[in-house]
Amino acid sequence: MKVDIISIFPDYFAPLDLSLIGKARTTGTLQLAVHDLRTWTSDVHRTVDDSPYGGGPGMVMRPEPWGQALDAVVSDAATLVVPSPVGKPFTQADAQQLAGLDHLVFACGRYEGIDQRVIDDAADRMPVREVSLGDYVLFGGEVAVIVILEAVTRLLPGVLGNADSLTEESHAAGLLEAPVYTKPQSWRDREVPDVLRSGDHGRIARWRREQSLLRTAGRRPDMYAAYSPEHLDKKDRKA
Ligand code: 6GU
Repeated sequence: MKVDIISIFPDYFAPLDLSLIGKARTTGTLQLAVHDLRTWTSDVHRTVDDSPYGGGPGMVMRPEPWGQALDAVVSDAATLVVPSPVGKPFTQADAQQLAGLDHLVFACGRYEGIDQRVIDDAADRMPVREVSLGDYVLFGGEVAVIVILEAVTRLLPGVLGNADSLTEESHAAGLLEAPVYTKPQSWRDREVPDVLRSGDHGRIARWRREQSLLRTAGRRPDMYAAYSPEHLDKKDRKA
């Protein structure tokens, strides 16, 4: 997968050299380039923002640098992703959809956002997704891009050693995962649940399923309510 990131703070993306994203870049699974938006300014001050039409606080990113940047970076296969607090909530399903695409271009807005015409102009030429990480406001899209890229990269073929962790994990199944334990068996007088050391795989699966349902009901009533009761009955009879 090819990924281009456009930002006025390219240094924000230094961590993308590390860990499994770094490895995906080294192996070529992820072809990542970070671009400084100011490359596409033409004034001596390399201006990217101006005051909003209609008044109000803060600054808005001017359309010209963005237009030139996108013209330079997009391909016929590109999907533009714009992180924004006014975007649609980003979910695991979105991560799966993005992981199936060949070319993602991320546009990182700062200040009060990017002139709307940039998004409208891009949408005439390519798929555009404005996505939000949640109901809070960040300084800009940079950290959001790292989050989205991490969610997407781990779904690319060959990135995770164990493909099972993708099917078992929280959100993939519409439920939160059960708690996990490792050695030692006893730690600060706290014991690993006996069932997990029983060797009875049927019992373990039933216990995990029950914990999963309890956790989801307690912590994410929204997810629990959306979980199909039909799906729930069938799977639970099987377990
Ligand atoms: Cl994706 N961007 C910004 N700037 N703020 C956010 C966000 C994204 N998601 C939640 N808040």
